[in-house]
Amino acid sequence: MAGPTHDKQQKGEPPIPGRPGPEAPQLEEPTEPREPLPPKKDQSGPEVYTATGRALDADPTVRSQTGSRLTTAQGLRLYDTDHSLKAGERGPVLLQDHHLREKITHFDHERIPERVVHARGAAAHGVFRGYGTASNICKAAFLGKDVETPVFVRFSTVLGSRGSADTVRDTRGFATKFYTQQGVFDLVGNNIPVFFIQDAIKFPDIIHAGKPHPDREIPQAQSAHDTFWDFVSLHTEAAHHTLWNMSDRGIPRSFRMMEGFGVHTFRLVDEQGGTTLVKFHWKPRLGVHSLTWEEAQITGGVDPDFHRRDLADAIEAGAFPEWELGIQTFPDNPEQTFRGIDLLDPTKIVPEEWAPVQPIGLMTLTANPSNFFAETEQVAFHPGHLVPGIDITDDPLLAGRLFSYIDTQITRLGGPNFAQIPVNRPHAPINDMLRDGLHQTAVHSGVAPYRPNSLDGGCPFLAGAADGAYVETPVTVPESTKVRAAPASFADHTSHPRRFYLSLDPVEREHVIAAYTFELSKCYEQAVKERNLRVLADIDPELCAGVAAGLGLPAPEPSGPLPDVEPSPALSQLGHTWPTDGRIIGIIADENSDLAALSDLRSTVLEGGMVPLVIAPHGGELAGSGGPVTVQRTFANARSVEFDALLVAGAPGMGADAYGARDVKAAQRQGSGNIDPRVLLLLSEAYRHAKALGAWGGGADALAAAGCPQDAPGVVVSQDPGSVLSEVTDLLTRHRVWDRFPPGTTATR
Ligand code: HDE
Repeated sequence: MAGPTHDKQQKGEPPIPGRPGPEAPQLEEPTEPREPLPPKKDQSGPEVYTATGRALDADPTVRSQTGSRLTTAQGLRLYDTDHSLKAGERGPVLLQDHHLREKITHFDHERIPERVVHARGAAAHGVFRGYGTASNICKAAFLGKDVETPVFVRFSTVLGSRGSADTVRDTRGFATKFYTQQGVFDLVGNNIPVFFIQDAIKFPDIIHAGKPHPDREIPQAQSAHDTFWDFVSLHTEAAHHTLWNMSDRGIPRSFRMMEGFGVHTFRLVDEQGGTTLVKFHWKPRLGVHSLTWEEAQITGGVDPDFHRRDLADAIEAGAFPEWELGIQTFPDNPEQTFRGIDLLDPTKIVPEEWAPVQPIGLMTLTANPSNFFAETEQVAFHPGHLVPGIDITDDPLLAGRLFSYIDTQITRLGGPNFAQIPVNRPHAPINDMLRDGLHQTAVHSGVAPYRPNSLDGGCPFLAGAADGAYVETPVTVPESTKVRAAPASFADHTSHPRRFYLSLDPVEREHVIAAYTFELSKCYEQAVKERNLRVLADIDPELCAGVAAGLGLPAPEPSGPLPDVEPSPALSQLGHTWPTDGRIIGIIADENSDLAALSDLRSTVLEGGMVPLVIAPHGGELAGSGGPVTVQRTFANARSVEFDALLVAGAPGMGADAYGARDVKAAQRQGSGNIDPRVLLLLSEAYRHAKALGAWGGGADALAAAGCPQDAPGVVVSQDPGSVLSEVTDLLTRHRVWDRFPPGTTATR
């Protein structure tokens, strides 16, 4: 029987009986066995622990991709993994081929159910360092001064499937697992401080309304459809969260540039048992920035992995994202209100001007996961994972969550032992009496997993509060009657959205109006549009009139007097300056550019902690005078949405030589000279998206041809590349140049 024709046999191995010797490989592949490369330094996460309590690296029972020889799942070495065992080369495949059956069976079961919400996510490892500033009100050890705690953070969108685009308009999840010495603490928050509903019992309803229509399963990862808008107009408590979604917060520029919120009010407990109510906030060091709606839409097609890539690239480049954890504190009064705001209502916020956010620690993300499935997909968060010093309140939304998360993991992770998966394992010692179940990987010893017992020496013993036991705060539950009802304070659905709207800058308000107009214009049912306009009329007449005009419908009158609210300037994203670390500067150049100046400029960008990407007519290198300069993007694969700012490095006549006559002729017909139309598109989009633009030498002609006036705000032209860069960097500290489009010109973006 002739053997397979191109199997490779490892060098130095004895020939396999009945098989011919190795033939010359057609493709270049490694022929010597060697240890796989160790993970890149920045990718090795903090120590994770295995079911036997040993650090993952030290545990020989853990199966991972190690060693140089291929084996079956039983450890049997294999000589071939490319051919099924057959009765002759052209004969039937034999059922006795265990390797074939094992390989295919495992593959058939590789997928697990995706999360019912927050299916699409990206994650990173990092470290949290406490400032000690919360220690007077919270006994949690990890908040102590300079205590370092490993963390794992998963960011997500809510509505879309696992493979959906990153830049859709949606809320973002911001879930953090703290592996503290007292057990795992999960802060499972969002990038929006309020939620759609006040009671968890409505969660399946809002999600059914937001997910794709059940008949055609469209639209994917979108709220712009009838069922979502039907729901939010019929449950007006959703108005506040919906307004945040329609604001720029719904389309973040990057996970690194998002705030995070615990949403619910939590209760902190000090060493003496004293309690304080708090709301948790994550404040990003890079500021809070957003995409424009057109950018978000283009990016959904051009780079659906935009946020995932951004996070991983920044960490790999050493630009570690950072957030300060902060708390707003409120006295734990029996009413659980602060200045009239019901702290148990998750559709309400307390303005930061009334209760400032006090920093209590710093989180730095330092390592990408080594394996997406093992870590990002299998991580299981739970708002009930608490440590001594942090307790819950009676927010009815939180109550439902405390049940839901452990329940959903049983389906998603296939049984009750998901806490044994390495990424979920606590770093504190575990000594539970949970036994057996699907996917049990621990080998428990002892005979008496119950207590008290007399057979295992009485172990395990209970701890008291002094030995770190979690003791629930003895909160008094008021005497009451069983009801299905909400308190009267939960009925105010307009004052908080109104405060949010009035706190925004005029540019941000225009974006809100444009977003509502876009989304409602995608609804087919006239009644849904009209009902939503009635909700908006009770929030703000200007907002309602703007959306009504866009829909071509009359603006309804408010149903009563509008609430008198004080704006909270902290809610606006604009008007501040921020670090420019990790910002991406595209530099358009060709062989005629001054390449020596270009090299210097790249170095300056890098020294400034930003990322310079040279965009040229072709890949490889630019080899003109002062070169060579390495090219990172070409006119064919660059799109404006990737860049925070664009610079044009001299060179008129761009693309004329390098490109097919068709493109150049098209540009000439449009009166753009010889400039490649893709360069014109890059520049005109960046201009429309209010991004900083700079040029020197002949680059000014490209800007002019792309319709970017030299005297427009945020367009910097000079003969000195260094001064162009410095002005553009200064503009980037404000993220975008909104003065380019005074209020009233939103329609152009
Ligand atoms: Fe969640 N939520 N949620 N949620 N949630 C889930 O748990 C749920 C809510 C949040 O990256 C699920 O493991 C209910 C608010 C994040 O793995 C599920 C209610 C907030 C993530 C679930 C809420 C969140 C989830 C799906 C209403 C912000 C992703 C998969 C009472 C404070 C975590 C899973 C990750 C995930 C239930 C409302 C944040 C089904 C019942 C409010 C960040 O258990």
